[in-house]
Amino acid sequence: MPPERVKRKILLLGDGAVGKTSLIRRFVVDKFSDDYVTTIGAKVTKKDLRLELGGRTIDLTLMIWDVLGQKGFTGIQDSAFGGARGVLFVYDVTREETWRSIQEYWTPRVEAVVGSIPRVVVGNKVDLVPAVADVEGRHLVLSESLTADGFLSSAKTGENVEAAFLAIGERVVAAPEGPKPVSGVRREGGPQTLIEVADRIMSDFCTVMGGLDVGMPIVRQQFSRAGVDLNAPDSKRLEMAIECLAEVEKGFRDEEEVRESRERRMQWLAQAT
Ligand code: G3D
Ligand code: MG
Repeated sequence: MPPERVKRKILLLGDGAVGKTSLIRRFVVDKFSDDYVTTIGAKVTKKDLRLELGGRTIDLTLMIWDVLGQKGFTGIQDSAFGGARGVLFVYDVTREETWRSIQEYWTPRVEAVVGSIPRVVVGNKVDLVPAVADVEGRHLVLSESLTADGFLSSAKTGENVEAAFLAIGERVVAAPEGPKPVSGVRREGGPQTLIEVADRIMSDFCTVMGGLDVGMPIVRQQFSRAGVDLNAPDSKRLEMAIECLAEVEKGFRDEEEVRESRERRMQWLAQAT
């Protein structure tokens, strides 16, 4: 029998700097490098896997979404989570707050958008702990409470990286049907914090562009051109980012439309400052 072809979208989620981008790099190109650009928005990497499951041979294409790690970017996250069939939750074994975030922040966020989907928990940077036994207990508590497979990994040495991705691959293929669509999470009122403003501007631009896939690479470029720090955006730089985006939009929209978008974004900024 020829292998079955299956394509699935999965998410990699966890706080900033836990090693999500490094894990994808290790898994997809098998290397670890020290030069990174903070992931702005979402980046999609494709990986083909062959799975043997209960007598079936499956050629699985995983579309791996590396979603913005900063908390508070709910608009971008909601758009990025749509259609996901599995999630790899990643925390850093050397930072307890990143472990806590999985249950307190990331799990509820995903469930609000796509419901309950197959998941795997990864405690990364295990190369940095003197004894694995020190972090194992906490790790088990988390994976058991989420009824997920758990792995202690290192993107640096490669330990358990492939195993974790294979586990989520098997789980998404074995899952009987697509997730129940959950009605969208609606925001009320205007953005309050500068992170919410940044999030709103990014989402707005992507909507104008017709989607995250088209909009996000431009947003990434223009936000870094304006020097916006997504962990702590300041209003001066956000204003620059708004101008940069308006400049890009001039290339393919009416002057009037560009002006309206710009005004709308400036108002969000004014409201929050
Ligand atoms: P993120 O995508 O989750 O934000 P990154 O995280 O992949 O950008 O990694 C954040 C930092 O952790 C990077 O260091 C990276 O080299 C380091 N890192 C990632 N995985 C591991 C690991 O398994 N072991 C060790 N020792 N370090 C790891 P820098 O210094 O470049 O910020
Ligand atoms: Mg990253």
